[in-house]
Amino acid sequence: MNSNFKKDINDGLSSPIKTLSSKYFYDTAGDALFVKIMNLPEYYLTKAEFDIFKNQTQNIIKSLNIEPDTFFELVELGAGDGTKTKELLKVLISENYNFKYLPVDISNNALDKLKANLNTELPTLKVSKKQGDYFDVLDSLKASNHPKVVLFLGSNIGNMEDEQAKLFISKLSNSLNISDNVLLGVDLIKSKDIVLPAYNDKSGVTKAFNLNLLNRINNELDADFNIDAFSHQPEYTEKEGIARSFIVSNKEQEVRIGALDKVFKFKKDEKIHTEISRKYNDTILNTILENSQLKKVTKLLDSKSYFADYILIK
Ligand code: AVJ
Repeated sequence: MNSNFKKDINDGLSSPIKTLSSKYFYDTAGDALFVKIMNLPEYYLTKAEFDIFKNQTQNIIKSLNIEPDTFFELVELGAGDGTKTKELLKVLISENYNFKYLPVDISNNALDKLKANLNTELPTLKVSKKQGDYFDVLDSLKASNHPKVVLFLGSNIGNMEDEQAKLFISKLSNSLNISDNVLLGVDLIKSKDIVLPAYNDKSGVTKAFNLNLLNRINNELDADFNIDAFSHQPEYTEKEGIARSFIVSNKEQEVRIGALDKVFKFKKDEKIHTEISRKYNDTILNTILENSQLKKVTKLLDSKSYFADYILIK
C-alpha cells in the first residue's frame, strides 16, 4: 500500500500535467473531513440520497428481485457510516425479509465502527463485515450462489473517468449471477450554481479535504509542502457535467519529498489535478452500461431531482 502511494505520488508529480489520485484523500484526517463534508449545507448529495432511502423505501424494495422467504445477501461496496442504508435495513427487517448485510470496505476501522453501531441500533440484523478489495470480495461470494443485491451509493462512481466506470461496471456484472441486482447512486447533471458550492463550501472544509493530500505526503513521505502556499480550486461546467478539483501553487516554489530524495518545482498558478466528480444523466449511464450485462429496472429521484438511485438487474 505505502509503496504504491510513494510510486503514484512520484509519477503524478513528475508528469507534465501534475495529478494526484483522489483515492489518497482518505487517511484518518481525510475520513473525518469527508464526514464533515456530508453534513455541509452546500453538499446536497448525501441529503438527496437519504431522501430517496427514507421516503421511497417501498419503491426500492418493490423494484428489487427479492422475496421475504428467499435468503439473499445485501452487499454494500464502500459502506461508510450506513446512515442511508439503515433506512432500507429497518424496513427489510420489519417486513421479515431473510437476508444478511455484508458491508465491504478497505478500512477495517470503518467496518468495525459500522458493525458496532448496527449491533446496537438493529440488534436482530445479521451482519458480516468483509474487509478487502471490492472484486476479491464479490468473487469470493459468487460461489455461494445466493441471490445478491449490491449497493454502490453516494455517487462514488463519480470519481471514475467514463472508461474506468465502464470497466468497473463490467467487472461488477461479471461477479454477479443472473437476476442479481445492483443499486447504483449517482449525482445528476445540473446547474453550476448548485454543483460548484458543493465543492467550494463557505466554511472551507472541502478546501481542507483537498489540501490534506499535501499533509499526507508531508507525514508519510517526509515532504515539506507549505500548505498555506497552495489553494483549492474547483471547476464545473454544466455542459460537460464533471466537477474537477485542483490544488494550485500560489507562487513559484520547490518542494522536497524526502522519501523520494527528490525536489519538485511548481510554477506560480500551476495546477495539480486531484479529483473528478462525474455527474450523470440517462444517456451517460446508458453508455456506461452498454457493454455489461446489467440492465436498468427503475430510476428513483429525490424530491428536488438532484440525485438518482438506479436499480439494475443482470
Ligand atoms: C465520495 C466521490 C462522492 O465526489 O462528491 C466530496 C467526494 N470530494 N467533496 C464527491 C468529495 C469533494 C465525493 N464522493
